Amino acid sequence: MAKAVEKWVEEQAALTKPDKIVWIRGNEEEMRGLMEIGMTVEHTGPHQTFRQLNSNIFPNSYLHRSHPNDVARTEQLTFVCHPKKEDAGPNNNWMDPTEAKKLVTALFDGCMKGRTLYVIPYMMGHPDSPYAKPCIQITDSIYVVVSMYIMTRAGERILNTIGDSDNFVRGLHSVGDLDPNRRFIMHFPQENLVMSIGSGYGGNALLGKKCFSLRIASYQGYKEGWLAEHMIVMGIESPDGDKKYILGSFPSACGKTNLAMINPSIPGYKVTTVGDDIAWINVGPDGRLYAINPEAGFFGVAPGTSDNTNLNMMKTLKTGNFYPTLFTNVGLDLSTNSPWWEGLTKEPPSDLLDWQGNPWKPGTNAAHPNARFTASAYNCPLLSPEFDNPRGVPISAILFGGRRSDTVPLVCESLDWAHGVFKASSLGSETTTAAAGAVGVVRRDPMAMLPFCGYNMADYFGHWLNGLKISNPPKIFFVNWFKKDSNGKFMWPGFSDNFRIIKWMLDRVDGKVSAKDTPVGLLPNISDLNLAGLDISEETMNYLFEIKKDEWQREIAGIEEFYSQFGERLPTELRNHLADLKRRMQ
Ligand code: OXD
Ligand code: MN
Repeated sequence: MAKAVEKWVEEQAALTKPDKIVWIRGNEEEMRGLMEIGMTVEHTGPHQTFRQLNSNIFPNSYLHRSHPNDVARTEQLTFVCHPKKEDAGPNNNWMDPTEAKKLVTALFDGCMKGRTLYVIPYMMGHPDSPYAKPCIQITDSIYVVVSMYIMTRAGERILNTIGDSDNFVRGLHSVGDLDPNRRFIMHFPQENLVMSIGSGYGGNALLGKKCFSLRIASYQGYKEGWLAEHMIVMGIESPDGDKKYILGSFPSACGKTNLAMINPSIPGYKVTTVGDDIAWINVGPDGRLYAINPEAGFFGVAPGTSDNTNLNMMKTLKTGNFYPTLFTNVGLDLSTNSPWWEGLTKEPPSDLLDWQGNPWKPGTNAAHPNARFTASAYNCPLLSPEFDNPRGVPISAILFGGRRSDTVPLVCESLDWAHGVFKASSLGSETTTAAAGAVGVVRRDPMAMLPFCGYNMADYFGHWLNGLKISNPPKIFFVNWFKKDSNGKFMWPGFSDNFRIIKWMLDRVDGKVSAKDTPVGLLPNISDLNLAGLDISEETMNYLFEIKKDEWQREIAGIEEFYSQFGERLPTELRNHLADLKRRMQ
């Protein structure tokens, strides 16, 4: 059974030298046993791995505190190791694969002494889906094992799917000694292999997520004619029963999870959630795009999540089932033994520990700004009935967004597919706490994939332009919920009111409304937006759609600078679109 898997596991065990090897089978008893171990053993600090929370409020939920130096993705320590540096492109850190393996193999040598090595067979995508991919992750972290249980379809049945085949994605992970100087997340796209050491943080350690489902999978998609994207997938049902599915791409911590579970502000509409972070997109036999969510859970940002901003996520977090819910680096309300984070309630509870377990001091963060919850998608009251559909859902529109205080209008439609690809390839967004580093600076983040594209982005743009055989492309839209006024205040109410913009997009898809041609693309006639019940002035609406020449000149300069890194490899079509934009802006 699963000969190639056994051989690979034996080799990794010989390298890492664990005391014990445990194969994850995927059943309730095993899960309970893991939680028990996690509640007794110290993990990465002076705390047990899991602390059970108040099961009357948050059933089957646990608090986890990470090492304080290990709270976000570390892009500077993440490498994409193609044999040729040019194939990784300017968007990735690169190391020669042989060198990279030598470097991390030395760190993995004996790293599991005194620890248990867990083997997790798992599938990204529903096991019945032709688009799903079988994988094996090795780890020495119980937190990672339980998280993989929640976030993927894990268990021994995947070993039967793999059989004696060599065709599975390999992920070797160890928390190592959590020293950032010995932390590396190494990707080997040619070998479907990830080696990650020194971090237990989700984006670095749950290797099915960013490492495989985006970085490695984007490269697989390039070779095989499909796309792996940093996108939500949502269904929208109109009052007359029409059902459409859209994709939404935003950089990390820009509200993807909230949008995926939006409570529509227009009566009669119903939203369902297929995915909140990753979409695998294939061309169906009818020439349309079809998307699956390869994950089975949500790893979302906790701060800011509340009954007001995302009631459906709050309900998800309060629904206990077989899969536990984890809260990582949140505060702890001692009086109720429940999690707390900024924004959950107006006032912090009086008896509060911060995310590191110290008494909370006013003026400091109780939860880490990138504190996360890990919850099963099956707990979500809005989960789409199509969630497990092996073929995925047909896509009517794609929306791209970024976090921009100025320049970018509330919504804009591209002229056609290629113009949409141009605009998506040149998107800028202000950085957030989801990655270590400066916060709030504009960086180009094409398709919100800058940290996740596993090959040269110039080739990725070419793949978007010409690599898919779509005869019936969806419309492409661009949104910016984050425009601010001169006092730094957000001008658009956001959250459930974002649905008003989605409604306009659906009207455009159905050909019900016209749009205004402008130098940056097609803008709505404000009279076509449903603003009923919204207290927003005409002046503010006009400002949200204002295209300022000086801001766009700066934007064009930023795009030119970004594009210049790709040299001749950048598709000519994009260069032409940029020249067009420049001309139209004069
Ligand atoms: C995430 C991220 O965790 O994008 O989804 O950082
Ligand atoms: Mn993400």
